[in-house]
Amino acid sequence: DQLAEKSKQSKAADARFMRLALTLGPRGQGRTWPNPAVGAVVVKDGVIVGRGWTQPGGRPHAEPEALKRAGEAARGATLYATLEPCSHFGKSPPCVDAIIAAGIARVVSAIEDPNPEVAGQGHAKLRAAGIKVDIGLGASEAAHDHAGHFSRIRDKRPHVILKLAVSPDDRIGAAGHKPVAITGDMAKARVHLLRAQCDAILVGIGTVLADDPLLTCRLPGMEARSPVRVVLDRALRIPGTAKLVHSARETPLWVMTSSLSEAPAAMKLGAAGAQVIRVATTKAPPPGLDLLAVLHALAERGITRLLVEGGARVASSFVAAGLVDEVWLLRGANPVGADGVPALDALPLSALTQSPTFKRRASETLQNDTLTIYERA
Ligand code: AOF
Ligand code: ZN
Repeated sequence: DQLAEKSKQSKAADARFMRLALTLGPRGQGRTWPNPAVGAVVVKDGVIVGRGWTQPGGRPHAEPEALKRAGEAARGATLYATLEPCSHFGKSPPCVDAIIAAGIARVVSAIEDPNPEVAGQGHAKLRAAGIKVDIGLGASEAAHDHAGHFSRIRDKRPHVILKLAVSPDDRIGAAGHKPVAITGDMAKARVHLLRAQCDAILVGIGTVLADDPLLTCRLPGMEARSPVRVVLDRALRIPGTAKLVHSARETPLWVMTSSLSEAPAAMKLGAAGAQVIRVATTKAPPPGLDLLAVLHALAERGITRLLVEGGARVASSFVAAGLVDEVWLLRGANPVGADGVPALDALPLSALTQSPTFKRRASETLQNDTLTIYERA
């Protein structure tokens, strides 16, 4: 009976420390690419002696960060990690070597790393060194947090989040691109935070020509956390005067175009600090870039989490191609009117919200607006 009580307590403690590791990991989200944003906690005799998360640029990894803080206290301690500790010599030495050297007695790992360089070998090496390894606690939350890393490794494309801000009558803008407020300040701030938590943000050339957006994160103190800006621009129509081009030296700008677009235009963009990336176009009309080819090109360059922010044509193409993994639907309170721009071009919004492909994950009220997050079921 005492034994059962003790095991219940240690299970509860494990859950609590893994939950802490899962809150630390996402701190790095949006700036650890091409690496996942991992969290790690070192616990000795029930006391937290070290916490760590993957650092900007993906290095150092989370585990050495937590071990560094724990110092000598790591000897005989338990390490909680939201991803299998790595076993390979990449740009940093294997985390499992650091864990073994620190004298960790037990590792609780949320989920195996699908990276073929690791893929179970991290856990195996720890066990071979006599460390007790428990796998699977917090697995579903970890899989959610590492969705970008997993899809980049498994499908060679980033995790795609589509953000839509719509009026109660399913419009994303007024007729003739007249400026109209769809959502309020709090919703706007939430979107800017989401931008910081993504590696890249993508819009179509139509949006650039109509709105001249900057697409940076403008939350106070978080300006440095802006994602890479990506524009789909098949025929290279982006003007040199666009804010995106002007800011290309401070915040990366990648212009995705076809192999046929003009070389002088590409050179001008390059001279302004933008990167021009040529990808395949669709075989069937309407003419456009092959979205899967776009995603492969982004994943190849390290992007794990992509935010698609518009406009209606880009949004509907991603939906129609089945390339959306997560939807952030912000709904404002003021109708725009029947002549407004429909959210998904020709598709009804119900193609998304009522689709069996998606299930509701969460809902939030933001002043007069609501945010609903849908995820692949
Ligand atoms: C961990 N902890 O915090 C991260 C891991 O090039 P490298 O050496 O930085 O290795 C990158 C790979 O390491 C990455 O693809 C992923 O499999 C793993 N990331 N692993 O144990 C971490 N960020
Ligand atoms: Zn590592």
